[in-house]
Amino acid sequence: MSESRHKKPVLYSYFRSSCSWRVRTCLNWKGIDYEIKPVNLLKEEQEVPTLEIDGLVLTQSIAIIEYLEETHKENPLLPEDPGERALVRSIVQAIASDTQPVTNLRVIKYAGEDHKEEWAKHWMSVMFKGIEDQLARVAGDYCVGNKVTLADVCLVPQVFNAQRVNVDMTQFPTIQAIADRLLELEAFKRAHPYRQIDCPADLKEN
Ligand SMILES: N[C@@H](CCC(=O)N[C@@H](CS)C(=O)NCC(=O)O)C(=O)O
Repeated sequence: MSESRHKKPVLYSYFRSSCSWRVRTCLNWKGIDYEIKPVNLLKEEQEVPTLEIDGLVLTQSIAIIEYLEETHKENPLLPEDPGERALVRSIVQAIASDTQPVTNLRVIKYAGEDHKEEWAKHWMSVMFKGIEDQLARVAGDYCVGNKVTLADVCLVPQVFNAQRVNVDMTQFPTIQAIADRLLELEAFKRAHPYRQIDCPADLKEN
């Protein structure tokens, strides 16, 4: 095994970045010890997350998580059953491909200071409607059945983002209930923005 496999992975992360939060949750869920190097998205022109691991520099949260899934078999985040896998990936894409990109910082900034919150609120509400309908069909305790999956890892940060722009979450009771349940789990709690080293003191929780 090369020396790089023994090095602690380094995650470039911003406390409030939903994509960094996905990777933090996955690392915690799989019990992988890692170091965080904070990147302040409000000051720096850099996209997060990036994970340095096993001599690789990986970007794109879902690609990173799939790498971790394939190299760390413990606590799997993708079901064995191909049909369930497809359901998980469908929710993942609804969040990671359809929802987060249109509400990303650089995109909402372009909408202008006076419109950015309304823009994000609108698109998250539209996308959550579809996700709520899908969850009503396939959810159990979590997004797909009763096991935590990659869909759950993506859901929690997106709900946090929606709450920040005052999306009316009473329209999405299934989404909200699942997110609340997930935030009871240690791996999700520890990944929360307010528990991160780069969280400002006035927001910080232990
Ligand atoms: N598809 C990428 C998206 C990465 C992304 O949008 N990151 C956000 C934070 S969640 C970012 O760095 N935004 C900076 C900006 O918009 O300037 C992923 O899943 O990692």
